[in-house]
Amino acid sequence: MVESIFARDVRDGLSLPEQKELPCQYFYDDVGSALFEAITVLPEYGLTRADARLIQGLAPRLSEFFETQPAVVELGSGSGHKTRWILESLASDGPVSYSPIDVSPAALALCARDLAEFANVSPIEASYLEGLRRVVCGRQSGQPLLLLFLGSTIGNFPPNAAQDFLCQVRGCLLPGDALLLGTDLVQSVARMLLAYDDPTGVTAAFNLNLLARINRELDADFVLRQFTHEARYSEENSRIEMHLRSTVAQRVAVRAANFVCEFQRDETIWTESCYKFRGEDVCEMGARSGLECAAQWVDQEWPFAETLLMV
Ligand code: AVI
Repeated sequence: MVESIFARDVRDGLSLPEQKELPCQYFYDDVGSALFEAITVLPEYGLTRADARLIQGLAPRLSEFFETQPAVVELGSGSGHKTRWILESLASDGPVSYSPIDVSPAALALCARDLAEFANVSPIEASYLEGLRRVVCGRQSGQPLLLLFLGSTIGNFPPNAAQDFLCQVRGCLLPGDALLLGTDLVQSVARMLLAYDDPTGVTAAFNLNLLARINRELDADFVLRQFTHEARYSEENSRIEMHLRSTVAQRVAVRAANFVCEFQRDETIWTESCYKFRGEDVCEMGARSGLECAAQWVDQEWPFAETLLMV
């Protein structure tokens, strides 16, 4: 039997000698995606509401930054809920084309259904950069691109990878194109921690579902009750770290990865990093990738920024 990339990533991450790790992209199976949707409406997790408020407010101003109607492209669109305001505003100047890029066919189907009213929707089932490359290969000459990367997803990339990603995005763009980048900002440690350790336990369930997914898909025998969710803030790195702590010494078999993993009591698996920024960090990151900060909007209730970076 051919081993899946998931099986290999799980074995590699759980075999690390110092700190065990699992890649956070595996949170999002059907259960994990539903739990993430629930996180976005938690009172303690203000990030998504701040993102939506800002988009709603800035959408009518976006056309000022383009000479002609831009084609809208969204990286990791999900259901495209917030994008509706942007498409609706641009549509008042003429027809809009919208290419949502996502790995989830279910999310793309929702986008196509809900946003067809405001734009000509061409869903692209692909990873971010592969999808973007497909868009730029087929772009119409003379039409600028407005690329959206919302929700602070860039905060789940390690800093070097985030910088490298922006450089690759820049490499796909032409003068006159823009990237609208959403980033969660540093705020009080107590509020940041609560956003990732809510008292209803939704984020804990989201984190633990990663082990449940490994059980389901890789024939593993994690006992979920023997792990607890933990959120920490690293001041030095400006990031929330999510971990799963083994409450007992135990061995776990991951049969589809042909692997047995040993845990000591209190040992953790590091499952996610959520970097928090300062407004100026985002502009500097853009500048290092060859993108100029044309505007930045910051929410008044929850420190979150939308930054318009232009080529
Ligand atoms: C998707 N991403 C921006 C979320 C975040 O806040 O970093 C993922 C998340 N993890 C726990 N809660 C939300």
